[in-house]
Amino acid sequence: VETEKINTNIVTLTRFLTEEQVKHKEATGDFTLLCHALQFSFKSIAYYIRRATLVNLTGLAGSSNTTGDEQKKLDVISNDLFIEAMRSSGKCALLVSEEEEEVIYFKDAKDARYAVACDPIDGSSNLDAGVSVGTIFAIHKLAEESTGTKEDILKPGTELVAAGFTMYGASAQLVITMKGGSVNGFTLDNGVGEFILTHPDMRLPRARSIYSVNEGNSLYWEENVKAYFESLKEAKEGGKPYSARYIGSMVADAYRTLLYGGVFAYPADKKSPKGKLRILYECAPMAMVFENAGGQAVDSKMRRLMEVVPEHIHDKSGIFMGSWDEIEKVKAFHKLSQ
Ligand code: AHM
Ligand code: MG
Repeated sequence: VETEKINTNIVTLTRFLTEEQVKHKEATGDFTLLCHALQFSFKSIAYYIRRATLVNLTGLAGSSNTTGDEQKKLDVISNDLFIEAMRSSGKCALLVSEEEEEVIYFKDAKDARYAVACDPIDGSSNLDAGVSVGTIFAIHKLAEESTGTKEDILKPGTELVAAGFTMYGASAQLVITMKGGSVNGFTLDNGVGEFILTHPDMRLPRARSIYSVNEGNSLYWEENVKAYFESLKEAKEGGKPYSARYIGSMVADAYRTLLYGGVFAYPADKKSPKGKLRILYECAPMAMVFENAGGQAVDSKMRRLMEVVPEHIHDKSGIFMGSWDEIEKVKAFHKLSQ
């Protein structure tokens, strides 16, 4: 009788991707294969993060990456896992990683039609404390005649074929969205080793009184940014002020914002006039997820983040993203002080 309660009609990520492929008559199956390679890298990164403290994987690797951040051992391992997954898929022509100064070209992948950008471990300062981190990915299609050049990836978010992230938290959560599509969330079932569709068609609540920002930077903020966040602390007509929630891992802060609503921001400021987060593999993929879930994402100049074109692969941007109404409020504050 117990077995009657068990759902045997489970949508795994593999099944989901196959069903998506069938919907697109022109599909060759290449994108599906690329996604299989992606999900393998997420599973292995999740595995090593879980075991990190046990097998001496915490701490620094003794090197630093392109942006001068010190690399953790897990940053290096996850980056290598990701690169090998993309190389061996045979479907990825080039890869931009936060951990690599230059574009990686997979010349052996002759018929590869995709370009991928990734942050293998986002939020790595949280790693040794066992706090949630994540992997962010963004997938572009090569231009018609292109054999794979930098121009194939230096494109705005509006051109993305797919994007998403995996958060390694209490469980591993994978969120993926495709161009013009909805946002779907999967949970890794360690028992069967599959990502299972647990959050179909994710929609951001229109508003929620939660803000997420590193307030320690407020000394450097522009006046309009200061005024906006100050306004959230005022109790309005018997209401309560906003709650503050900041994990310091964009993926985890974004995942919570996606589920509960509110605003996540890393504004450009006087110390970092271009912001901190990178456009290709942090801002644009997140903006795509948020827009497709009914939210908004803008940069510090209140431009739609999806339309921002990076000049260089590691270019940064300020970012405000979240519930529709909340981002409207952010925009209003920027208009007021102009
Ligand atoms: P990382 O890719 O080197 O881990 O840096 C990105 C992280 C984001 O996950 C997070 O939102 C932000 O940096 C936190 O920065 P700060 O410590 O300045 O608040
Ligand atoms: Mg990062």
